[in-house]
Amino acid sequence: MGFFTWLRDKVISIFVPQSKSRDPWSNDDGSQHEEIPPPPTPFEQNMQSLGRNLDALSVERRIVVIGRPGAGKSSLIRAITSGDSFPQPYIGPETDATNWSSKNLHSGVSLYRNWAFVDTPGYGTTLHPTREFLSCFPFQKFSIVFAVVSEKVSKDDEEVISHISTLQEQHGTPKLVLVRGRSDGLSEGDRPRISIDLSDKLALIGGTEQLVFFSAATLEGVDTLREKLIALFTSH
Ligand SMILES: Nc1nc2c(ncn2[C@@H]2O[C@H](COP(=O)(O)OP(=O)(O)O)[C@@H](O)[C@H]2O)c(=O)[nH]1
Ligand SMILES: [Mg+2]
Repeated sequence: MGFFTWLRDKVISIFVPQSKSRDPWSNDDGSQHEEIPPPPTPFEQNMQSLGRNLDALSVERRIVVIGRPGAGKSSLIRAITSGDSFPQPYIGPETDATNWSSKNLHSGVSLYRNWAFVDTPGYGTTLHPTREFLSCFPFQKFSIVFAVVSEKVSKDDEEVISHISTLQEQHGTPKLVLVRGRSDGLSEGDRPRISIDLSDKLALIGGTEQLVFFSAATLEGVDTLREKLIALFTSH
């Protein structure tokens, strides 16, 4: 570039205002755009599509089984339905055999007689965060929630239990039954201690009446859970 060309460009740049470089995230008046919420994750989409599937279903008696991975949720559904639901819940040695974090969930509902059971992925994991679970799961479409806890009641369990008890307080449903899974590993002395440990959670949902010790190995508690289903649906 010659000296005169450089000088001409310099003079122009001083006297002609340059167009302001624009912040692509600002509106024309410089204000910030309203924050656009991120698109729903596959986990959230699957929970929303479960809600739509339930709307299309004529079965009124709906039960959802929730808990951390490995608590025994799928085994509980298999036991309570005598292995006769369709489709059958998948029970696997993996930490979380039920995965809703990728696309194309099956309908999510297992039918047994005039009952509809929904098996859920264990919450409190990277793939199934408790926050997403609580904000998107269609709890209001269920009459009963079986919340399965095993050895240690985690912070996630506590959050979920208090979320459902708040829904119950506000709307009367869903009814919450607390299930202590894997009870075959417990001694007689463990049981009163566990009831005491869980007493604050039980106070939220109607006392020790709403605690059932269950084992998929010995089938302890299966009859009690069936009786509860029938009683809760009749009182509903
Ligand atoms: N000993 C014993 N094992 C169980 C019990 N419930 C489930 N399991 C085993 O624990 C693993 C996870 O069970 P599953 O029902 O898939 O748990 P989920 O992840 O909560 O659905 C499987 O290998 C089951 O056979 C139980 O009550 N007692
Ligand atoms: Mg499972």
